[in-house]
Amino acid sequence: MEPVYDRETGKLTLLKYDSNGDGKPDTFSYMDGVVVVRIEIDQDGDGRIDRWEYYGAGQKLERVGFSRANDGKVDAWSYSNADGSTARIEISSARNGRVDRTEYYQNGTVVRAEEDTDGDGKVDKWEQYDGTHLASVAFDTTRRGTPDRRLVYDADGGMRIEVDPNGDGHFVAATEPVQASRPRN
Ligand SMILES: [Ca+2]
Ligand SMILES: [Ca+2]
Ligand SMILES: [Ca+2]
Repeated sequence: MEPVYDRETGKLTLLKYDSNGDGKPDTFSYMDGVVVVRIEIDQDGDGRIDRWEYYGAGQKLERVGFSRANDGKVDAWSYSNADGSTARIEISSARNGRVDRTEYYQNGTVVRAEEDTDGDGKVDKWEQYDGTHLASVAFDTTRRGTPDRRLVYDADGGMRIEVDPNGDGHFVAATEPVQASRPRN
């Protein structure tokens, strides 16, 4: 365990630890004195951080960051339920720390997701999952804050388009021909 202290205040700021004894530190505990703020871990020993643990009041683990490209850059954060199961995952698609997609989980699988696809800070795409398959995707194409168009998928791959013209949450089958392609998951 190698402690690092702030030169001016003398406060403990970092603890480096070599957990597997290969001579290289792989666990970096960022400290505010005796309080753990964040722990960065290189679990696979490739020299790049792959797990970020963020601690809040009472030394409670609040979220765990990971790198979807495994390149040492954090771009997603997982929040857990009290029983340890995943509650939701927030994703920064642009990898700039700004969350634009949130996936909600139940029993280990994603049940729905929300996404801000145009970066204006408002959700404009909503996905619903049924088991492992995408059940529907709704879009706010008019920036009114609620979905106006919805693609509904059958389990066998069939798809229909529904619209909610006046925004009351009631969707009806689209009557006019609409251009639509199956969105990526
Ligand atoms: Ca090590
Ligand atoms: Ca690593
Ligand atoms: Ca948006």
